[in-house]
Amino acid sequence: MDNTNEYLLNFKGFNFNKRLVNTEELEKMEDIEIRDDDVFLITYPKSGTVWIRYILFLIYFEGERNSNENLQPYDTMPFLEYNILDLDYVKMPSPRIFSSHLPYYLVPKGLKSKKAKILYIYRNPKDVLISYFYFSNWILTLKSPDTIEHFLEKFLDGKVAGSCWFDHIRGWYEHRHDFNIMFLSYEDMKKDLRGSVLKICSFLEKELSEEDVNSVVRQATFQNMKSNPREDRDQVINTLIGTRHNEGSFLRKGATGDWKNHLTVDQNERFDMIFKRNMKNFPLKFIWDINE
Ligand code: PPS
Repeated sequence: MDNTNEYLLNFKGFNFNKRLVNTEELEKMEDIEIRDDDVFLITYPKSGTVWIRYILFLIYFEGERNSNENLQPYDTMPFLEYNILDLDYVKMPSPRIFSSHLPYYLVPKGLKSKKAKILYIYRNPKDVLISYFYFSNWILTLKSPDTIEHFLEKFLDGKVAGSCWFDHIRGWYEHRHDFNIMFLSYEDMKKDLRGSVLKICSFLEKELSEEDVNSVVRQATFQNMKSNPREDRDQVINTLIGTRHNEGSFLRKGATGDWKNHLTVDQNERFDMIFKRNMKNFPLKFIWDINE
């Protein structure tokens, strides 16, 4: 039985994780008052949200960078549409830093004043697919997809939380002139973390000393995040969301090109064909293999 609708809530054409959203809150989302110094981290799911959020956390919270405070990224930098801690956004001190998977047409209208900044992180969609497959099998609030073949169909049809990957990135890119937005890829971050942190700082107009940049880079590597109890996503997910089994991990592999270990030749060809059809003349470059 296809019980997808137990898991997805379609609001204005976009699929949300039904068990984590509140329709009343969604109705009010567009009217949230935007401050000039707000920062929005926008991603399609499984594109590196938690990674970049942690980088922003280290950039903005000096005490954290030097590890003598003990704030939790989740408490201070909420997920806009999945406000599971029920934070009052109006009372939050500035600068507010939100993460979100929203498409361009559902974000608060005030972002069009082009003052608040948006950082859009994208990842090659084959790795997104594989990461999403494992994640969906692991957490309780998403439909368990059984096989990659099955999930591939759902993903290509946009029948997942976050809807269609192609529409998400194209929508944001084609409407980029409406916003103050910078695009950065997961793979570029993997290849050159320091250079990427510097680009992010420059966009956010945050001047960090060389020592501070080094500290951000050191703490934001996959291995260091995985061994840092403060960034223990598994604990947060287990307590706030719930999992189906204990073998999963939020920081699963953190690799580029893992899709090669999972997709069959046929699946890959099918993906390529649909990618070409949907991404014709799209100027952003995708890195499919870390050695590219
Ligand atoms: S979510 O659920 O949408 O918020 O997931 P998201 O955070 O966007 O993406 C999760 C993937 O990002 C990987 N990740 C990292 N990769 C490299 N370096 C660092 N530091 C890092 N932190 C998180 C995480 O491992 C997920 O990818 P996969 O391929 O599943 O490992």
